[in-house]
Amino acid sequence: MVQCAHSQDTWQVGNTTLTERDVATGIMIPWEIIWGPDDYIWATERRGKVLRIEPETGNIQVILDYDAQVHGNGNGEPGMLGMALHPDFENTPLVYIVYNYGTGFNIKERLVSFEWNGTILENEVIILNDIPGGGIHDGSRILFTPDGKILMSTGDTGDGGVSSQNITALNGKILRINPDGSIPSDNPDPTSLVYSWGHRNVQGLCLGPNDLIYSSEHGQQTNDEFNIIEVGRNYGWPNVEGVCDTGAEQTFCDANNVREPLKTWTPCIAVNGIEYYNHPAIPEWQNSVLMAVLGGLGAQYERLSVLHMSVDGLTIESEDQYFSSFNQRVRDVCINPHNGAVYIALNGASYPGVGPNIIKEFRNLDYSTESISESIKIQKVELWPNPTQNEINLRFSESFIGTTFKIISFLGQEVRDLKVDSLEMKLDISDLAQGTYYVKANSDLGTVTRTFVVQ
Ligand SMILES: [Ca+2]
Ligand SMILES: [Ca+2]
Ligand SMILES: [Ca+2]
Repeated sequence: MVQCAHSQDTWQVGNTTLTERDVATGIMIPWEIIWGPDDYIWATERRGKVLRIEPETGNIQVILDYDAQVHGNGNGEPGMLGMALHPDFENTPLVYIVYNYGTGFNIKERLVSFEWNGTILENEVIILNDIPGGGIHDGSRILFTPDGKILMSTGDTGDGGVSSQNITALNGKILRINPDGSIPSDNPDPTSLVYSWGHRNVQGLCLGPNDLIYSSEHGQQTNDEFNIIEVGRNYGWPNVEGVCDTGAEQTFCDANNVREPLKTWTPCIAVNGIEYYNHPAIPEWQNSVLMAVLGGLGAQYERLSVLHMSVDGLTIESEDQYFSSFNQRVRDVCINPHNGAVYIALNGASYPGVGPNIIKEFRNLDYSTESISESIKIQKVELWPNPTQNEINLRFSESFIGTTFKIISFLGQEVRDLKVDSLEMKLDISDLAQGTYYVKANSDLGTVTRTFVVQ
């Protein structure tokens, strides 16, 4: 297994220096990460949990445990997937989530909402039920558009694209839904949720400039795609892969008003979560789409791609690639709107993902703004030196006194289980093999994790 590299903790982007920091670890296949209006990072874990993470301290609160309700154990493609917060979250504290449910090979998918009561998610309401799911290709990202509707991507469930071209099927589509589950009257067909079709497996959705809707979509062996989603358009799968460049494809494209992608990647790199970046903190990344890239089945292409857009947002002018040296599948990305820091969620070294996983921050520390609101510091754990040999110092918040903490290797082995009996502790770790470990401390306020490397 590839260990997480810590040899480099700053990264150069043109004239901008980004400092890397592990926000939290011990997370099992984080699928969605969102910067919330409360200045916390909200995350889904594929096995069925929703986490609320304090970005400075890394304190993790489990605000929903649906491991029992969600299909599978998170070790395959189905699970708890996309999430979106209501655009008027302060007055309407609803959290929308897509997850797979069912038993065995009878896999379904649903869109639900929960109420955030300040502590946990409660009062589940099913918005859209009984969407066919599969062991592969379940989508699903969800996105609120400025008109207050929800776009939801669904996969072809591995049916070869039969559902994608069947306009009456909910699979292989981007669906457009009112937040209460009803069909928007201005959908292309006011009796149908279908907004666009001919999709294979869209797992990235974001808004671009001028309210453009961007998507990333997995191809089969070739032609991962980056698209602009337009209402009522056919995106080609399975008849067309990528652009309309064979005779058969051109015939199909002419007859079916197929929308071609802005960019394709062959062989597939496994494109995933996307966010539009336009913050002055990293001027080199302004007017670009940050795209999480899982790396493909052969685990060769993992990275964060930076897609530099034209001024009108309609074309991609160039692509830069970062963080390939982690050798970690990059699942999703989110952005701190105050200081422009970028966060990525890692999913392990190989398909379909393996934990424990890290959420990392990349921040331009030279960029400062008066308008950053002071985050609430709940509790934290500090450790030093890092990397280390033989011993390590720990400093705990008072909330941890009397609790226990563990040290766990990135191979999943628990190597310490100790009580916090003082605010500072020095541990002999001379028995630990070289590698990456993390401290996991729990209290009633949540969980804090810190990674360290034994050299
Ligand atoms: Ca996200
Ligand atoms: Ca296509
Ligand atoms: Ca083609």
